[in-house]
Amino acid sequence: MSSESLANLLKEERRFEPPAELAAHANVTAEAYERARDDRLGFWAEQARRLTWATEPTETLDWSNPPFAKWFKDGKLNVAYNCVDRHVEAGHGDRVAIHFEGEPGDTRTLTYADLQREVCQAANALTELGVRAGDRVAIYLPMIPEAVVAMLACARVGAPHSVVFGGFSADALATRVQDADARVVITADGGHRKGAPSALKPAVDEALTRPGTENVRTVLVVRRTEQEVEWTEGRDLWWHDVVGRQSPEHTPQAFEAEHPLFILYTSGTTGKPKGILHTSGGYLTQIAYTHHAVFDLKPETDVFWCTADIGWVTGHSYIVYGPLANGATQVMYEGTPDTPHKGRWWEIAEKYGVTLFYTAPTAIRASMKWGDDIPAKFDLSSLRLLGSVGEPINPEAWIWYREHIGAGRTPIVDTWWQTETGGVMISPLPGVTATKPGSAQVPLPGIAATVVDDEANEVPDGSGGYLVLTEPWPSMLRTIWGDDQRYLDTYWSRFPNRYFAGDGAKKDDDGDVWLLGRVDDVMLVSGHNISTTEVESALVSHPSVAEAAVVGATDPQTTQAICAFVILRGTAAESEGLTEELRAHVAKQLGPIAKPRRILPVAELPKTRSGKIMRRLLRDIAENRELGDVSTLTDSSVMELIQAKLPGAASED
Ligand code: 6R9
Repeated sequence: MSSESLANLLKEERRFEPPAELAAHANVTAEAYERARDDRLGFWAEQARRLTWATEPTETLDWSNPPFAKWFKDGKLNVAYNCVDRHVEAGHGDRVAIHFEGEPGDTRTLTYADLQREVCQAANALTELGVRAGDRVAIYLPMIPEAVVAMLACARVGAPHSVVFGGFSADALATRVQDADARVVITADGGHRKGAPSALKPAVDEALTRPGTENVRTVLVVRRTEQEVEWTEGRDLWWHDVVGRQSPEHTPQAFEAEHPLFILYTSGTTGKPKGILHTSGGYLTQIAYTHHAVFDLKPETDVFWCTADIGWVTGHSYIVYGPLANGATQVMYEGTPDTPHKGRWWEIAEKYGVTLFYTAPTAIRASMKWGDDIPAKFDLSSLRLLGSVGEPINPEAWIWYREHIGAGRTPIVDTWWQTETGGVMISPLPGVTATKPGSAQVPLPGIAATVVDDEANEVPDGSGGYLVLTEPWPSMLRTIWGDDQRYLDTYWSRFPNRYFAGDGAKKDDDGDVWLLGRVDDVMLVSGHNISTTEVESALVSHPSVAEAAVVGATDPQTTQAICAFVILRGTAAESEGLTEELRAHVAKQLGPIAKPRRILPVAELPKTRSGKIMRRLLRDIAENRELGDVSTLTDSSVMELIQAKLPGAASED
């Protein structure tokens, strides 16, 4: 749907200038855009100097065999040394690296010196277990400091890690262990979630009965919940035994910049998981730079908190590698935001004086639903910047976030990126950009992105199409693990010499980018392309709606019919009258063609670890089909609830 609806969305557009104080001391100023435009590779070579190299790179980019990039290829470094040891050597051993808050209320403080000791011990343990550079290690842990320590220990010995989200099933774990041919699995008895211990070890035991997992010779188990665990002698070892008895000293070896750092599986919202491969020097360069630039991190005074799970790329890049490479102090929380009460996050933010806070729109919408009075009970005055990631943030949620969490004064950085891009690509710069609620706005310095039509022509301002990246970037994926062809097919074949992100996007009249959701989710209704994001955004702008998920269900007359699943706000009651009102509301905002055929109030929506709605499952429901793969849902009971409530949901008008 074209500029007409965009114009509607923009009608209420407001802009927020950077706060003067922040702008005056911002890490990055407008000059960075010019510098990078004039000499993109020179700009990235400069950013690489944020890192400590054992051998300085002399070549920035080798793009002689596109799209297989080599960044800083003659440089050598150790990623863990960059994230830990060098800060201790610089005299910051006493600085807190991690304020850990367990869900039951237990806490741990790890300084950079503590982290160095633990990472060295874990690296020595991996070596004793026979892990060599290049061996893959699967990590299946709750959000506890050992997850960070395990990742850094792998990086230290050059063993690529594959972190599997602790909420995934034994099936999902097994396919990832098989695909990466992992040699060691690091797990825990369990973690604390929603007020109770939640077991992890049984899923590992089950996964390792599957064919193709035989090469796992060791399972290293962290004791966290003290739940009973089954034990396989000769394979299972307690972390505290093996790691605990190691020397706290370990000499880091330097690896080539292109040495693999990690594999992280992404299914997007459809299909067989892809093992996205990231390497060392380019990845760390862009992650360190973007964390510095986008969050304006001042390591001496800021307290950073990214609420992502470590099993999502956001946890890799903005809990582990970015903040630690930059010597930040951060908060890490184990549990859910509503345990034991719905103000838990804000209580933690107050307790540690969090200054920079990064979360996902799904969490913001949940907080809106719980009510304004909850954050209002806490002193959030330490906050100076808020971030958003994972989905388009609808303008209503953006404004709520700014007013109720940011006291109407903090800038919001809406950061667009992907597992594949490794780090942030499109985002405002907090000291430079006048922000617009709902838009990720501008490619960062050194990043080249645009919007093209079906024929790969760049669209003019004010129109929509597909988001593409037009130049290689340091933290780009290098391939799909074991499947170069799929790498080419998925990302580089849709448009020649352009990386196809799979997202729809628009440029407004100022040339700012608005993300419109996955291209696979675009609906075709009576010959019109309609973006799910826009209809969802229109629904959520109604005071009775907390969350919305929209899908196109096959329809004989109109090709697809719009079917909306909505979560109502606390006080709104389900009624015929309300669904009619919502349909009319969408028609008014976006035009009659975008009016949902059906609106179905539900209690929950099916989501991935990063809060993305799994529309494919909702389409299955809307079309009365058997459900597809649910192994990457955070909570598979959600689908049963929706189905039970709505037998034959969308079959009637
Ligand atoms: C970091 C992450 C990537 C997909 C991406 C897009 C969506 C992420 C967004 C956003 C609009 C933003 N996405 N951030 N859409 N605005 N600020 O989420 O990685 O889990 O691989 O997902 O998420 O659709 O293509 P990943």
